[in-house]
Amino acid sequence: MTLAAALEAAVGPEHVLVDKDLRASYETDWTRRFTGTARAVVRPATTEQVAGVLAACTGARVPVVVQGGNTGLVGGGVPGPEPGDNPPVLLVTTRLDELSALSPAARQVTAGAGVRLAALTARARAAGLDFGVDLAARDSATVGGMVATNAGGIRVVRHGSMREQVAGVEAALADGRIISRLDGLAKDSTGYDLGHLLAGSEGTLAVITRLRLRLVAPEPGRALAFIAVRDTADAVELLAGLRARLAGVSAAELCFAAGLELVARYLGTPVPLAGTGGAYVLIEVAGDTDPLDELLAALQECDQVLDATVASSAAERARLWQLREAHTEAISSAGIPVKLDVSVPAGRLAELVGRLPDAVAAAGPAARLIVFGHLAEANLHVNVLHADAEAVTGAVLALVASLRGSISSEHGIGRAKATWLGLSRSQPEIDLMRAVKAAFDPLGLLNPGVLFPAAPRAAQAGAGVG
Ligand code: 2HG
Ligand code: ZN
Repeated sequence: MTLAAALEAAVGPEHVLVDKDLRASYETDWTRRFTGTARAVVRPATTEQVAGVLAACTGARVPVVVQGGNTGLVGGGVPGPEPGDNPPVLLVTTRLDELSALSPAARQVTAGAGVRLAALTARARAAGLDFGVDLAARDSATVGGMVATNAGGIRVVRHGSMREQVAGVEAALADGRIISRLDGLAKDSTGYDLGHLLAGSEGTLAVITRLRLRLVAPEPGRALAFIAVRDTADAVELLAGLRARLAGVSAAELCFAAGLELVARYLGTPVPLAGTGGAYVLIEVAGDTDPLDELLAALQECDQVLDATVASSAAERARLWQLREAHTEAISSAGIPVKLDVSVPAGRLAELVGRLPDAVAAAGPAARLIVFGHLAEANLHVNVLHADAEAVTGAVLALVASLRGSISSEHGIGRAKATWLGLSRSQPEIDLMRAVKAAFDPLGLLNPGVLFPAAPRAAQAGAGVG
């Protein structure tokens, strides 16, 4: 049987897209920076169908690229730019969208890899619970992709990243075998946690098909403040002061004038407190009851607050959140940015922010830098417009590594940063990661070119952990 016939047998002919126009929207990523060619887009709807696709591809020695909601920002979910003579099959998980077996007692639910974050959250809320991870791409991002990249978002300070939400995983291996641990055992000490190994593996080890996910208790009381502070160092101190006073900090975000001005133009709305601070902090507090008075009292006690506006209704909260969440789209409307998602130890965040402009300017004088991010994790989203991608990536990631930081905080390594992996992981770690990859995927067919460099970059000067 030809590969085409085997794929059609696995998922049905209508879910094997070979026509160029039908493939197109899957072959380019959200940022428009990464694009490649697939021999076919296949859209399985069950674990067995995923396994069938993988077995067929392994039989034909054809690589497979895995895609969820195509909201990734590092090119990990689209084919590489050079298909060569063996272009991949692009396996899209969005039809694996069943939500089942919600257990209020265990606070868990089983979700197909293609379930959208917003659908999961709505289901959890309808059952009187909530989901612990939230992010701006909630309407499109799939839980499978979010686990594969260990996505973080705006509630990591409260509930951790996607890896922490995983109570069990089902996945199809490259050779078509299936591993499944979806019973949601509260305790399990039977050796390696393969599910957690898949979190952050970016589709290089296996294809996640279903997940047993933890749910959290709802916190109906919410208060939100947008605060002007002098600079990043004061933002860090302010957060420490607020966390010492408030038990329920549920989000802490950092913005700067350059990004807020872009957002204001994009949305057509004014930015509150414009011109007041050198940095702006969005703090959300959550609890069983309305935490507004508590937040106001805490803000009064913190010297770093230059000025603040506090949302007192759900509509005002949504408006303030939009100022932060619209950054990605506003930047995208101004061009195709190089996106670098990095984190450093909290004590070095101010230094990173201070040194970024020079690092970026050295990589290209016309470059336009926009920075924002998740303050509690010292996670900056460094967006650079009008820049040479290779030069600016090298300059920023070398700076981050010199500060003992991570070159990917929550978006993954993808194709964008694969050749710089050695800046954040030592050679023994990379050797082990490659050995794990070889155990799962001996023929190297799953997401080639993602996470690991095709050819390792020569030793980087002055940085790295090796
Ligand atoms: C966010 O925090 C996302 O809004 C996107 O992680 C970051 O666009 C970006 O660089
Ligand atoms: Zn983010």
